Amino acid sequence: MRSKGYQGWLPDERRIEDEANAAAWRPLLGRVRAEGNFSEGPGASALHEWTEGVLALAGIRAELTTSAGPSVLVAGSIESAASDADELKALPLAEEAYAIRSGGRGGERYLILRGGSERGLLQAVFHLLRLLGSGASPESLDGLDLTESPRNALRMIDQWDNMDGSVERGYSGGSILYRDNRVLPESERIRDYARLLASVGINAISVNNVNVHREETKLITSALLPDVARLADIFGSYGIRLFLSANYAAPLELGELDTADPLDEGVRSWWRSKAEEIYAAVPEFGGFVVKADSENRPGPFTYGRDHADGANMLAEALEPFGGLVMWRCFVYDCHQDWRDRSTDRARAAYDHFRPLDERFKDNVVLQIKNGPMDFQVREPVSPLFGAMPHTNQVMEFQIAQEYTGQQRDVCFLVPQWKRSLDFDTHLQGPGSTVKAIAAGEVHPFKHSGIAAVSNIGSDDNWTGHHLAQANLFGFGRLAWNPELTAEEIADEWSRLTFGPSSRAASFVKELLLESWPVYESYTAPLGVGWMVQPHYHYAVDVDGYEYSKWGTYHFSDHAGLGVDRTVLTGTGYAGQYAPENREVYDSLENCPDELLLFFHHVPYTHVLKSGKTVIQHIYDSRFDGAEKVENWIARWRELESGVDAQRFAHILERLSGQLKNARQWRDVVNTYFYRKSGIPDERERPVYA
Ligand code: GCV
Repeated sequence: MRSKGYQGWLPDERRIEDEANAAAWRPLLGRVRAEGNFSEGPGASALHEWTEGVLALAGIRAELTTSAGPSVLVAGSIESAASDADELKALPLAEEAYAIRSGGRGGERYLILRGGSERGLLQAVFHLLRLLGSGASPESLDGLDLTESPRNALRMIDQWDNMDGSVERGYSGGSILYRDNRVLPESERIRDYARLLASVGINAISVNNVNVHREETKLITSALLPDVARLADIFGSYGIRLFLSANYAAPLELGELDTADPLDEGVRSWWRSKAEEIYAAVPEFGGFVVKADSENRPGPFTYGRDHADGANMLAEALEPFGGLVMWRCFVYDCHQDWRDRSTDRARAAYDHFRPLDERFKDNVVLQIKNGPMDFQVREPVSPLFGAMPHTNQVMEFQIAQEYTGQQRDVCFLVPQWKRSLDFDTHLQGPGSTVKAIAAGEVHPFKHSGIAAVSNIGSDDNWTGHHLAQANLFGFGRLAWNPELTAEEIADEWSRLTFGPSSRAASFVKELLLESWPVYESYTAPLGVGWMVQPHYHYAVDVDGYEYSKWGTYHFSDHAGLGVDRTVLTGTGYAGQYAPENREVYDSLENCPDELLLFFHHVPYTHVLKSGKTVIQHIYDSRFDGAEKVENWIARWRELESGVDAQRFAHILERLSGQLKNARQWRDVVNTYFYRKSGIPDERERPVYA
């Protein structure tokens, strides 16, 4: 039996509760006339979602007629809708765009959904189901007249699934795609994942880990391409294009060539025929995601070539078929020596890629992590984003909570992503925000958008922590429309999940919105990051990475802490930003508190803008964070009667685990810095573990 969490935010129970209410909806939802291709693909899915969604939400089984035509669905009084419907049919709409209009004459209500294609119609259906599921009344739909199109062209999910069934940085069970080095047979589970993704507007998915091991390398061989084609069909029927992560050294790894040199004609021709083979099997194939010369993965450096040489070789092979190369910029030295203060991991992506602008082919898209490090709870925006005006770019977020609580602790990441998207890079004057760059509005990119690492697995509720579903939902909604506020997204998800007017929904919304600052307040302070258990990345270990080859992150000693990344005395990283931002980050006076230790090494007695010393801030915020979690638990307990038993117990259990974690962080961090600094807490709380 499926848990309550399995359906996610999709319609699964009567939201339109009483009979009187359902009766009010019946004239509007009980009759549907649809024009389009509904026999297969996104059209069939649109109709299926509509009929099943309306049935689940309102208990109404719609009477349905279909015909060929231009992706339109008219519900309610079809006759009265005729002239409005004709008008909408004539509306020029991009493929994924849609329009929804309601109307009525003499008490006869109708709804018209028009898509720019069947994919657009599917989005219109999901839009309407969101309205119904979050508490709309028939009257509240009166006068509806909207047109929506996605702001970002690419809205992509990256699975880090391995063919042995594990998921790298997966915190919610195993892979839903693979087991025992085989692609799983067609399953309801994969289709339901496609539904969840499509319902929030995702239109691309890469289905294997960017660390492509031997088994996954075989996904591009004739033995496994039929399986890949099957996956592509499932996702394709929900308007989602399938990509594969490619092993840069595939010709070597598969034993077919003895080099992977991108300038070698034999290697180039190997990839060209490989692309032909892939497209013959998977005509809608999106392209490759590539992690090269990164964390010991193979890449063009082995042959004395650069990233443009490597990416262009693959791009050349995919070009005739319209395929893309998503080339990741997560390239840094992972063999460092902590005594060397000049090597700075934060600088690396910019230093490697910025000089290559103008060298990449048109179908290469650089995929840039949101921060210069690695998905920490707080980082500045990567200075590389927007700094290559001639090179397509997508932003990469991580929905999986690798460093933000691993889906055991709640941490709603939408506010963090919004911070990045709203950041003004000033690279082309004021208003060159990350969201405008990602949307291709600042530079004439051919391809751009946002990608993110998935957080789902085989756990029945998909995401381990049920509340972590809000991050998957939120990513899709934000990628579609980055102007949505974190509050709107939290509100929508909570209402769809716990019922539109439930007390649980209003508390969960509040909790979600508090959760990122709370997580930050009991973990690494003031932008310094890390302090986690090596490799595992959950739970506190202040010096976990401090002396390791992967990089050194806080440089704490008896006198102070933080990393000097200023231009004059530090690593010079701050100099990678446009002058407007450089001046803010470079100056001890102007640098915002939350990033102070990312940019500056300061004494413990340095006074923050908040008026507190750094050491007192460390003590206070760690106590506050743990206290907040304690308070959430008390408030959640009060909701027991209003939430189903299974979800109530699950969330209580996760919050209790989070409290333990928060207290451990508090005690370990506070003790560490008390001992280093010798400065006691001015409020005299016990700062020892
Ligand atoms: C897929 C971090 C993670 C790795 C991940 C890597 C990446 O380093 O810890 O598990 O590898 O990022 O984004 O490539």
